[in-house]
Parts: sequence; structure tokens; C-alpha cells
Amino acid sequence: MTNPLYDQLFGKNAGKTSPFLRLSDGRTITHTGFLDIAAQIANHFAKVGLRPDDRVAVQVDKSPEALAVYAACVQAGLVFLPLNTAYTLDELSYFLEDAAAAVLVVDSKRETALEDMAARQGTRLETLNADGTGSLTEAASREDRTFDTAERKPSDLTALVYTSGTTGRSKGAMLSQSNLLSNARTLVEAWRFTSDDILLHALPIFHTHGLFVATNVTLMAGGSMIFLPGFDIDEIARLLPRSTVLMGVPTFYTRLLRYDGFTADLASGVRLFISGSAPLLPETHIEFERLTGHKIIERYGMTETNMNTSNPYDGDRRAGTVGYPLPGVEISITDPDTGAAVPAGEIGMIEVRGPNVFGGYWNKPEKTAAELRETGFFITGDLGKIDDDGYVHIVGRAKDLIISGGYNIYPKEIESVLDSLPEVLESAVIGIPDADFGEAVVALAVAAPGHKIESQKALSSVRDSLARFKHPRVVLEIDVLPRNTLGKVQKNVLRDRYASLDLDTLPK
Ligand code: MCA
Ligand code: AMP
Repeated sequence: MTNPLYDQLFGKNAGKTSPFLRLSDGRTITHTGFLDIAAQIANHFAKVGLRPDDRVAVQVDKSPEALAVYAACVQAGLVFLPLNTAYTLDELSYFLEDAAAAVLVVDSKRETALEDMAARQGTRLETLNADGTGSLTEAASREDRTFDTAERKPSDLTALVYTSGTTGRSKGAMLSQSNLLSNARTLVEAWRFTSDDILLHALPIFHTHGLFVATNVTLMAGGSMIFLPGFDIDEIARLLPRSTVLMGVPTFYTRLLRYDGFTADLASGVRLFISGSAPLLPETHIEFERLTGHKIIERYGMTETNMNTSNPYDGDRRAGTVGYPLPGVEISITDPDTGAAVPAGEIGMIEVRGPNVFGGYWNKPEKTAAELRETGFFITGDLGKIDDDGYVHIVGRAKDLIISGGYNIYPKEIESVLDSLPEVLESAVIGIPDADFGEAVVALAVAAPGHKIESQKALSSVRDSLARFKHPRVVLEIDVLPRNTLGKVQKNVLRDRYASLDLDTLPK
């Protein structure tokens, strides 16, 4: 039987008694111990009737067992569908229906609220809590610790990862075994990962960054992770001296720089700091180097493509750039209107082609056709240029997207909810600079005739439908939305007008 992804991430670590996960309470889980849990879960999934290609949706807190569900899916040929724990029941219901998930694994606190919805969709409900307890692990604990690994081809679907769109609902990006494998191989090489590496893992495991980048790279190298439930700056400072690599979003680095106890000493045993998911301000890069002597490696990726570029391990890591295209990845800069290549050095749409690029959006052929060219180039929606030395610069976004603390937020989704309120005639949602999250969400709204807009009241109305991180920090009433001659709202005008709005005086 062959299953290349299982063999190269997990199977090759079988029998190893070295630590894979180091938990903050001092416990460790060896590679073998982890694979045992995964095999037990895979056996349970098979016993309840799941078959290769079935979708397993997972919305649970970070834990070793939650990560083992991913390994179990790879081993059993199931499609792993990770979901942000912040998603509301409304948001969840869409994903379950769209993906026709065979199973949904959730925290037991959510079980009752989801029973009806799961029954309607024909989805089996399992529970898994942050402490590893729940119906899933309880049933799995009675199963064998070996599982007959399912045969999979490199092109087989392995993960369905939802990503929001400028218009319409979220789209499930279909990632194959070879998408994930090729990227993991490339990154191990590019960042020189070995079995001696100890990665300080404080990212969530429901997105590409914490799951496919951090975890797959560590697994492929046979290394280990200090596996934290989330980002806690005191824990980061305590555990950094025991780590060799830190991987995070820019907020990790700005918070470290503001942390009183953060010194060059704390960072002296670390060989590599990596940043991505959002722009790392050149000031942060420079200040971090001044304080620690380390130049952070900034890289650029997407859910649809995994990682595309990285600053070099050896060679100049340039602040404000995302480095060179990774080996095997082609970057083309094109005219956003015509798709033709722009002259060298000019700004245009970043397009990407390579073994890392996904196969399309789940059940959305028209969206796939609009973003993935027949030539294999994926139109990223990011604007950039390649300089004379070959470094890629991201200079803006053609897509209407806000990135807050590494989470993507599409204004349209929030505007639709606000526009449905009786007191709102129309709204525009923008991102403004924020020292902690990079960008903060602000809503501007025009009141319906005879109404006034009260920020707190409007915010309480979005609470049930939108995940917490998407909530605007404030909803400001304005007389009119600025529009261009074609009637399109000029968000750049709004961003300029509200750039220095003082958010510190508002509740977070
Ligand atoms: C938490 N909150 C947020 C965010 N995170 N609000 C906006 N944006 C956020 N990112 C809310 C909380 O619910 C809380 O609300 C309040 O803000 C303050 O939370 P705080 O304790 O400060 O936050 P935290 O728990 O420390 O989290 C901040 C964080 C986290 C560590 C930056 O957001 C995070 O782990 N981000 C990483 C996201 C990520 O992995 N992105 C990769 C996507 P309340 O007070 O009401 O409870 S993959 C990707 O983008 C591509 C592929 C790539 O290139 O990597
Ligand atoms: P996601 O859809 O969550 O995969 O987010 C992908 C988007 O994050 C990209 O299209 C970029 O806009 C942004 N992104 C990721 N890494 C970087 C980076 N290093 N600098 C700027 N933007 C980035």
C-alpha cells in the first residue's frame, strides 16, 4: 500500500521514541505515542463507516489529540476540514452543508446546539475537548494502535480548507497530497529543518500556517514542537530558550518587542525566526535585529498555494520583502485587467504556478475558472513587483481584504450583515493601521431615513452571525459613502480619512 503523505510525514517517524510534542506542563508525547493515538482514531472512523474521501470537519481547541485527528485522516484517506474555533453556528452550518461533511468533531460545549443541524445534514457528531477528553478519544481508546494505511495517490484530495472571498461565501480550497508534500519538502530544505529542531508552536492548527507549514515541516524533518494551546507572551518568553525555531504572524514579533523581559539572551539559542500570513513592517524587522541580532525570515503564502516565496536562509533577508520564489514555484507579475505580463520591475497582480498550487475550489467550477488559469497560474489578488535582485515585494491587494492578527476578513461579509439592519442604509468596512493586529476593522455606515446608528447596538447585532475576530471595533455613522464616477465606494478615501482614528479609547 502506498500513501506518500502518510509515509513521509508520519510513517517514517514510526518506532521513534524521541519526543514529538512537548507540552507546557512538562509532558511529552513521542512520535510513536502520537502515531498510536492517530491509528486508534483512524480505526474508530473506519468502524463508524467512514470511507476514503469522506470529509471530516473539525472545530476544536488545539490539543495533541486534535492534531492526531489530522494524522488519522491522512492515514485513512479521509479529507481533513479544519475550522476556526471562532466561527459561529451560522458560519459552521454553511461549511457542513457545502462540504457535506460525514463527521463534525466539536467541543462538548457545542454539542447540544449542533445536534439538530448535524442531524439535518446527515453529519455524525463527535466531541473532543481541549483536555483531550470527549466521545472521539473515548471510543478511539478501545481501538487497535495499528491501522492498515489507506492507499492514496499524490493527486488525491487530502484537505479542504475554507477561505473567504471578496464576493459571496467562503470557498473550500482543495489541497492534494502532492500540494502538501512538495511544499513541506521545499521548506525543510529552504529553512534547514532537522530532527534536532524544536519549534515553538503557538499558532492555531486550523489554518495553513500552524498546520501545514509549522507541523508538516517539523514532521518531515522528524523534529519536535513545544505545543502551546495559544499565544501567551509569558509562555513564549519562558520557552523560547528551549526552542530552536519560532514561527508566527507579525503580531507575535510586535508583542515580543513590547514585552519587558524580552532580551537578546532569551533569543540566543534560537536559530531561526519566521514570519508570515500578513506584512511584517520593516520597522519590526529592523528593531528585532537591533535587539536580538536575528533577521526574521519573512515568507509569503496563501491557503490555495501553501508557501510561494521566502527570504533566503543564507544570504540577505531583506526587510519589507517576501524574498525569492521558492524552488519549483514560478511567480509572474501581470496586468490585473489584461493578464499580460508587465515589464520587469513594475507593479502588477502576483500570479503563482507550481506543485504547491491547489486543484480548485470545492463544487465551485466558476470560481475556480475565474482564479486558476488553464496555464496553471493562480491569480492571488495580491499586488506586487519583483525587484532587480529578484526579491518579491507585496505592495497592496487587488482584493478587498483586511488581515487582522493573521486572520483574513472580507469586508463584504460584514457589510452584508450591517446592511440587513433596519437602521442601516448602506455600509463600508475598512482596515485601519493597528499596532497589535496590523489592521483593525472599522465600519462606516449611513443611517436609513429617520434612524440613527448606535455603534454598540449595531455590534451586538453581528455577534451571532460573525466570528469575534471579524467584529468591527466601532460602527461610525457618516452622511454619505464617497463613490467614484462609476458608483464604486472609494475605500481608499475612507482608509485615508480614518487612518488615525484612536481605537485605544474603544473597547476591544
Ligand atoms: C483574537 N482576537 C482578534 C484576533 N485574535 N481580533 C482580531 N484579530 C485577531 N487576529 C480577539 C479575541 O477574540 C479577543 O476578543 C480580543 O481580540 C483580544 O484577544 P487577545 O487575547 O489579544 O488575542 P490572542 O488570543 O492573543 O490572539 C492574537 C493572535 C491570534 C495570537 C495574534 O489572533 C493568532 O493566533 N493569530 C494567528 C492567525 C493565523 O494562524 N493565521 C494564519 C492563517 P474578546 O476580548 O472579546 O475575547 S494561514 C495564512 O494566512 C496563509 C496561508 C499564510 O501565509 O500563513
Ligand atoms: P489566506 O487566505 O489566509 O491563506 O491568506 C493569504 C493572504 O495573506 C495572501 O494572499 C496575502 O494577502 C497575505 N499574506 C501572507 N503572507 C504575507 C506576507 N508575508 N506579507 C504580506 N501579505 C501576506
